[in-house]
Amino acid sequence: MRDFWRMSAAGLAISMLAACGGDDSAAGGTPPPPPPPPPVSFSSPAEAAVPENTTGVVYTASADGGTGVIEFKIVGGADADAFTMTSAGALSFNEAPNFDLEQDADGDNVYAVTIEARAGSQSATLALAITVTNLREGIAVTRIATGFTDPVGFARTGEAAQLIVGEREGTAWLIDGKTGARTAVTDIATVAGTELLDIAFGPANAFYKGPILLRKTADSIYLFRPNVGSFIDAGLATGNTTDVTASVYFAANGRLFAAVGDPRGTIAQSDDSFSPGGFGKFFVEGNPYAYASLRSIPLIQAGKGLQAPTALDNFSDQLILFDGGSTKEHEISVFTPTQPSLNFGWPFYEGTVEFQNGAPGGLVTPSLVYPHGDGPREGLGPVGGIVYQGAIPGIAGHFVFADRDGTIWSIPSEKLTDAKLHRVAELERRTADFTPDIGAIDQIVEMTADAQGTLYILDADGEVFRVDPA
Ligand SMILES: [Ca+2]
Ligand SMILES: [Ca+2]
Ligand SMILES: [Ca+2]
Ligand SMILES: [Ca+2]
Repeated sequence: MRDFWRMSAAGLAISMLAACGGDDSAAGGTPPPPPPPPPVSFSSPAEAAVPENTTGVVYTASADGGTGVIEFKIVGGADADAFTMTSAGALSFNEAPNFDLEQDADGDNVYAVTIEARAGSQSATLALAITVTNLREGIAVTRIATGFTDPVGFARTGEAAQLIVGEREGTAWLIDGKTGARTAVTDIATVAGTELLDIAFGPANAFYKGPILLRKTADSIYLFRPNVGSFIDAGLATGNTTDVTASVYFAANGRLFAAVGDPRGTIAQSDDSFSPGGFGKFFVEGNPYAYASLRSIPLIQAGKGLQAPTALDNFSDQLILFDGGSTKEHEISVFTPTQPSLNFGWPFYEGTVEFQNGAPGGLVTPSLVYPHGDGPREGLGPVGGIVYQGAIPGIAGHFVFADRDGTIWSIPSEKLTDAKLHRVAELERRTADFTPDIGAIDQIVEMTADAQGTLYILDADGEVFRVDPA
């Protein structure tokens, strides 16, 4: 019906025009009206692809038809605000696009903008799709080793490019970060009924030099230091260790730190120490000279409220603590370890999401939170990272960290220490930049740096990757 009426109306208009024309001719000498101008149509394509970081023109529109000069402008599209267009048809991003921190409405790095070409009364529109493609930004990732069995953590030893890698069953290896060559640490024996949770290595300026193992049994979590005549150890927690994560770390100044999680959240807020307890706590090395017996490492319980700590790092005199969430948010906190009575908030909060009411005041505010989940801007939990101060321009001065799901994130390091809370919308997802030469980064166990600041990634399937300037 509608088509019928439209055609009828058009037919009627033509008939009337013909009739009028006839009358004018008959009246003598008025020229016929000029033919309508040809319609405007675009001759430039509806899509373009440009590499990230592009400044300047990313697309030049062209069109034919109409009369006079054709002028272009932006008239719509979900990402119209990201662009500027000249009347001559040159389209530019207002800010150089960043593939790793996409700003388009639906987050797929394809920017939608609708442009118009107009000449007099004639116009046409074109829905444009501008795709931003990734640049590696100077990042080269080389697989240097394979074959570690169920690795649980690694750490710098303090010697040049050397790292120590620990395997869950209890063995440890020194690895040359330059060549990937490995040497078994022979004085570390596996112990039935224990599982390695993490490993660290006391550097030359540490009181406790050499390897330190963080072990768990069914009902205890403790540090173990071999190779000192016999051994010394330190209990951290006693109780149900199921699903408990923990981390041990030597800061650059040689001081030892440890953190133990409390996935059930039942005693993370308790002030009880080791027996029973210790879960959900943060520990700092006490003064070893104040103790008569050096068979036990003096550790001071200096913080509480941890759920699933996986890694520690330091940035000048501040510590970075990575605490995974289980359903809502993961959190990364930056703090001065000399602060008394640190409270990281679990189980009152997971990240910034309240879990239980009644939280006390004075909780450590995370520097960074991001959502738990399997979406592109979610993760399974942070597993370490560093403030990168090496030679790769794309990440120089960035805090670079990894998620267990294989995602690598970065954010300018000043945002880590500005005492403000930052969220995932500010994070650059660098996973594509970190594509390795061979192998695949699948499930990251830990990300750390050697004594020279070179970044490494330990993958759950036993691969080790080194990150260099391209
Ligand atoms: Ca980028
Ligand atoms: Ca899009
Ligand atoms: Ca990139
Ligand atoms: Ca892998």
